[in-house]
Amino acid sequence: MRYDVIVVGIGGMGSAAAWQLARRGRRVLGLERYDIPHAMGSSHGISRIIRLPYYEDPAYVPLLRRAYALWREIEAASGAELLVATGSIDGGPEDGPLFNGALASARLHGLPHEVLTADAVNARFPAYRLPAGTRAVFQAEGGLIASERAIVAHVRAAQSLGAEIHAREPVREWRATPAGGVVVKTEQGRYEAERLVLAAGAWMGAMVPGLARLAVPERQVLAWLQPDDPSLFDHARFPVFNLDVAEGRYYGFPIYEVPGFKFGRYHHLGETGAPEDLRREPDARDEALLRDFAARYFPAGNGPTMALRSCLFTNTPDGHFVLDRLPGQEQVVVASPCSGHGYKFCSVIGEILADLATGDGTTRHDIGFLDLRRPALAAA
Ligand code: PYC
Repeated sequence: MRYDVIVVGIGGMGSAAAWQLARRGRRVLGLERYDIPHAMGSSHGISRIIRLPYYEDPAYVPLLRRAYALWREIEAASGAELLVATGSIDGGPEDGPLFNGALASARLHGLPHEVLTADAVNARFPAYRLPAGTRAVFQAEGGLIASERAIVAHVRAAQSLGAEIHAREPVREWRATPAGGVVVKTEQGRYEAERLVLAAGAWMGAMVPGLARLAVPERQVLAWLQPDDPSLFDHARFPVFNLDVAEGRYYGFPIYEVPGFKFGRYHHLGETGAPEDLRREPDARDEALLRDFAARYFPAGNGPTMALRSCLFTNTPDGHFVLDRLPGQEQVVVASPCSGHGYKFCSVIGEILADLATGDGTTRHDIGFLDLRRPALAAA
């Protein structure tokens, strides 16, 4: 069977890429090792944060603006609620990198924002109890993306344009052909295409062994706890947050679908390894670490457990994404080691992957800082 483009990994990014390619009239095959959607990778757990004043690097802000527009497009095309605005809080010590990074991004890109003290945040959003000395950037366009629902929306939109999507079909091997195409083999078939998009997330190292050291899977755990007063955790009164506190960097959400306050700690217990080797079931130690945070900073949200789930980050050495064509095998495009902060970009990354996998393989988006040959990766 011959296709224009084969997309491996139909999670957040692969599903968006399949839609963008199908929209361009390309004959697309999507191969997913698990179900669509599934709970083994990096896109499950109901929701993901989207926020504009990007503390990680202001270079992401133009991509975020386009991501917002494309989220609204797929939302309109699917009729599903995918992006819920809640506002965002990016807070931490006044001299710390999170607050200052968010502020720098907001200022550089002229984003409407407010700078709030801990008392101002706690008064305006009464579920929060931030410590004295915290400063926060509040930005009204922040919110959440319904992550599994968005995969389904992208897949259905791609299928309606003729894309073929196969779940439960892991890739056994792939190779670039001397003629400039690719061959992909699974248990079920052998497929040929002009181009290959690898959006395999935590399986990137298995797909391209040379990238294994640049794409390290890590176990992450999320808790949903029932609040005493759920109205304080309603999305109208509870912005999504990223917070630097004495115990680490945490993030959280208002109640959405699961009846609990959802939150997690970046790089939870620091457990890394192959996806098959990482334990998936959360335990009492996971819960205790998360509860301690709720008790200190969101005490009204520290009630009975509603859910505990694990998912996977895929970390690069510098914490930035990889979005590039493989050097020497330019017909192969790689994406999705996103170091735990990539989901919000899926809509625009789908567009970029489609750019890289069609025509002359260039994109109008400024992604030079995400390429494979950047010094921070070469040095790692
Ligand atoms: O980018 O806000 C974020 C985020 C939260 C958890 C993982 N990434």
